[in-house]
Amino acid sequence: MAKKKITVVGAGHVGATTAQLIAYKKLGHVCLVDVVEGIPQGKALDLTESAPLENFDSQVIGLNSYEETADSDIVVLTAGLARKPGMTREDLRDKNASIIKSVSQEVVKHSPDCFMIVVTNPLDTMTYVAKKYSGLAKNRIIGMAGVLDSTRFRSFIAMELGVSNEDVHATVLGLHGADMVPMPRFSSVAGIPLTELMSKEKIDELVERTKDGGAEIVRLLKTGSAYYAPASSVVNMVESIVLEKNRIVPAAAYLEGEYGLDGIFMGVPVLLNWKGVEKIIELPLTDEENEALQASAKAVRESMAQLSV
Ligand code: TXD
Repeated sequence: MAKKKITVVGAGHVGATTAQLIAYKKLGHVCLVDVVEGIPQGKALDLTESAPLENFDSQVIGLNSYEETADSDIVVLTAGLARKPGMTREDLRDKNASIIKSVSQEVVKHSPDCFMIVVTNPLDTMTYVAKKYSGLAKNRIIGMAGVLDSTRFRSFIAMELGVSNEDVHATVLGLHGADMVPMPRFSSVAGIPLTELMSKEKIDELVERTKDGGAEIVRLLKTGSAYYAPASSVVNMVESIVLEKNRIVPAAAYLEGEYGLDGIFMGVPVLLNWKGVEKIIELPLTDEENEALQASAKAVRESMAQLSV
């Protein structure tokens, strides 16, 4: 089978780590693009020089323009500013919207049939901007956040119970921000509902830590935001597409009626495979869960209403 071509736009923390994982997991050739001259070329060469040790044969090239990204199968957008302590994801909206607008237009000029994964924050709003300016069909574009928020929740559950991460499943829906909606009722350990294993108080504590997960890292790093778990989350989705795994993951999908929502991107469970977003799964929610999801959607709409692009 011919190797897939995967472009990663933005050669910063998340972009470069994503490129590294794609190469190490042998998922395809990688084009790493950035506006800063030398950075993508330097990181691509550095990664290439690790190939004999890491045993991969795909090409990793660094670029400052899009011609050589032509006919990419998957394009990951990580270009833009990241948070510093005290900033919310919304504070990045205006600057990142104009970056995502121009980048998504450039990408589809050369890869009109790509599958696009948006990472830049504020995530749900930026995925909307990328769809608007790329013109991609709704099954060809998605935002990565739910996998990250869920892996954070999973890791906190595993740490608390002293069990393997492998046995923990967790679901976090809604927007990627303070109004995200961790779903304890759809989280389990080795098939046992989380609600049977922990007190409500403990679950609430882990839910709050999950919501604050990104900010907790920003406060520690002081100079930027998380990138190991975000890059792993992106690559988990890339893997699902490239290997046609038919995985069900939470991700920001374009909603047209599902969950009573229309015309916005927001985190919901999706079935992901080589066709892209094959299906959106509608979970049977309680009134309380649905209210939380609708509040999340309201916050996404408020962000979209303030877009300047
Ligand atoms: O869950 C999620 N979706 C997220 C999102 C998890 C982690 C990080 N999240 C967001 O991703 C974060 O808030 C930022 O908006 C992006 C990228 O985060 P990263 O930590 O990688 O930021 P860096 O290290 O500052 O890298 C950004 C790179 C940097 O090299 C810039 O030169 C480049 O983006 N950049 C561009 N590249 C190409 N084209 C344009 N126009 C451009 N502008 C900046």
